[in-house]
Amino acid sequence: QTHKVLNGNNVKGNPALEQFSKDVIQGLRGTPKKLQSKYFYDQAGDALFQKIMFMPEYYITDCEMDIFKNKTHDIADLIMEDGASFDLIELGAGDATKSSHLLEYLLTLKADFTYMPIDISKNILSYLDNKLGNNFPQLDVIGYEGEYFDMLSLAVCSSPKRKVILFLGSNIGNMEKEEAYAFCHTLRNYLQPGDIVLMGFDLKKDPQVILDAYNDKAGITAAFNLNLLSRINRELNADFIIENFTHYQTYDPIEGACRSYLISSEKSIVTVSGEPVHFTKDEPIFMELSQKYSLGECELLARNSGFTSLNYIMDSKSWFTDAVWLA
Ligand code: AVI
Repeated sequence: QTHKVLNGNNVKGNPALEQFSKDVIQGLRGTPKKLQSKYFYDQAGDALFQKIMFMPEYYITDCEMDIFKNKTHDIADLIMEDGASFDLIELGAGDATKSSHLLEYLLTLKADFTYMPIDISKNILSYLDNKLGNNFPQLDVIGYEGEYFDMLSLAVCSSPKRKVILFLGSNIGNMEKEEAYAFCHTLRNYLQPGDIVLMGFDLKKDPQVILDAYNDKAGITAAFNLNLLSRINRELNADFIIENFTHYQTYDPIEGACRSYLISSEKSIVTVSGEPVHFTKDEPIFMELSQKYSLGECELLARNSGFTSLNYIMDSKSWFTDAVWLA
């Protein structure tokens, strides 16, 4: 109880928590109910996502790793076509497992670049700084901790060099298509002609393969979704009964939309930051979109947001692409 009261008091005067509370209450009072998947990533959520990346069904990480390991030469060629001097900025760098292959290759080519990872997590940035310092002592690294575009505006002004932006892992897929367009359009506005973007897209494929990746037998994706309810309980003094919610996943092969929901098995009233939220029996909460693209749809996004595509680098199964776009 003491723990709960402390968290309740903490909401006031803590802008991040206030925003979280506002988003959650607004999302749960809307029709349909929804929560934002960007809130999945507390400490437990980070750990569950790590597990997801190692699941046999979750092919995305393996496919993009295949590209970064086996097509490094193609990526480097495109990046360095206009010269070997640039800044390499990674949005949502995480532990940079994939990009490390590219960093290593660029160093062997004696490219003149600074690596600028941007991430919301201070922890991951200091871990990354250590790891890169050990693995690549000759690499220049400047980490930026904060929201993508806040930090990108600092990073692009930090030097007059050409910019190469990495936005990997199909993170663009967690945005609705209109949001993805707005994101790419904003990104383009931060860049100068000649700058390059490398963006990871998960491609439309056998619908069963996609559904299985988000509906794993071990229930890790279910736990990943349910963890957000536990986080709301803990941080927003809420009283969700987690057992009353079941993970439900859909994939629409025409739209390419893979969506996760939590379904309330009971009619109930849940209190969040002191505010009541009503659930009917079998009511869904929309949790996350993982949008899949065709190559044509990637291309449309590039053109509509002011980029020219240079290439679409594919993994060996043609399940995933890292699009290389020129500003
Ligand atoms: C981070 N993002 C690209 C993942 C995805 O595939 O949409 C998040 C995820 N959700 C469930 N599994 C993985």
